[in-house]
Amino acid sequence: MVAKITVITPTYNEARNLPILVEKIFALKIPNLAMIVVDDNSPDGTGAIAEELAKKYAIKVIHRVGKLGLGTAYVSAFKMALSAADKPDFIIQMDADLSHDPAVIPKLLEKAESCDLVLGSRYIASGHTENWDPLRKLVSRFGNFYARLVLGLPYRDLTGGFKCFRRAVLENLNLDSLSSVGYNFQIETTCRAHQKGYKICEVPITFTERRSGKSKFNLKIMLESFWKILLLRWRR
Ligand SMILES: Nc1nc2c(ncn2[C@@H]2O[C@H](COP(=O)(O)OP(=O)(O)O)[C@@H](O)[C@H]2O)c(=O)[nH]1
Ligand SMILES: [Mg+2]
Repeated sequence: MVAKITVITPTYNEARNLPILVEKIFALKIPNLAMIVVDDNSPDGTGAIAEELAKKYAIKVIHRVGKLGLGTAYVSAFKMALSAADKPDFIIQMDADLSHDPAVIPKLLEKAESCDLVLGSRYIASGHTENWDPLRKLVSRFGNFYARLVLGLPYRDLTGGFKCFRRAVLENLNLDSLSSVGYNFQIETTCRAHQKGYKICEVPITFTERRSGKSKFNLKIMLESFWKILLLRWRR
């Protein structure tokens, strides 16, 4: 039986990037692949563009009323994927800004045959970040170091957003208990999967900073990570 795959991408002001991403993903010609786009009423019209793309490709679009954050965007898409009549075997999440190369999707899927959760990793051998300013690099490196240390997790890239879940992992994560609004969501899902004893693997990726649009990374999102990681540890 051919595996069913759902690729989830959250969007906020990705009007120029989303069509390129979608074309690259479907050009891979992976059988049984569908997408879910979660748009937070982007002022640049990304939601309408997603609807246009959905006429041509196997895409479902979730429209939310406003910018409600990355964590809840993923949760709404995970729930849609898990409640579908035709449930996917693997759920991949990736950014819409072309920082994550769709060409890696087959590698994630190959690794997912023997692992429950596969992390696209910038911080293992052959992984890279490109065009990131030194401050952003430092924040990411430190964030990963801090999370690894506090949570005692053995993975090198805990904050990345390019991941592949076996369906059972998401079914057992208790999605409603995930509380992070921002990027800490990535740490939270990996940490919970680890606590439940799932096998987690990393494959190297090159993260290329976006050329178009703006990053939504900010101080508030960064600070959320610092205290939420402590909470994650205490509530183990
Ligand atoms: N739906 C939704 N998507 C978001 C939100 N914040 C960020 N994104 C999307 O999440 C992905 C990663 O965000 P980005 O700003 O590029 O983060 P960075 O790569 O860490 O600088 C992109 O596809 C964004 O459009 C949000 O509040 N809601
Ligand atoms: Mg980005």
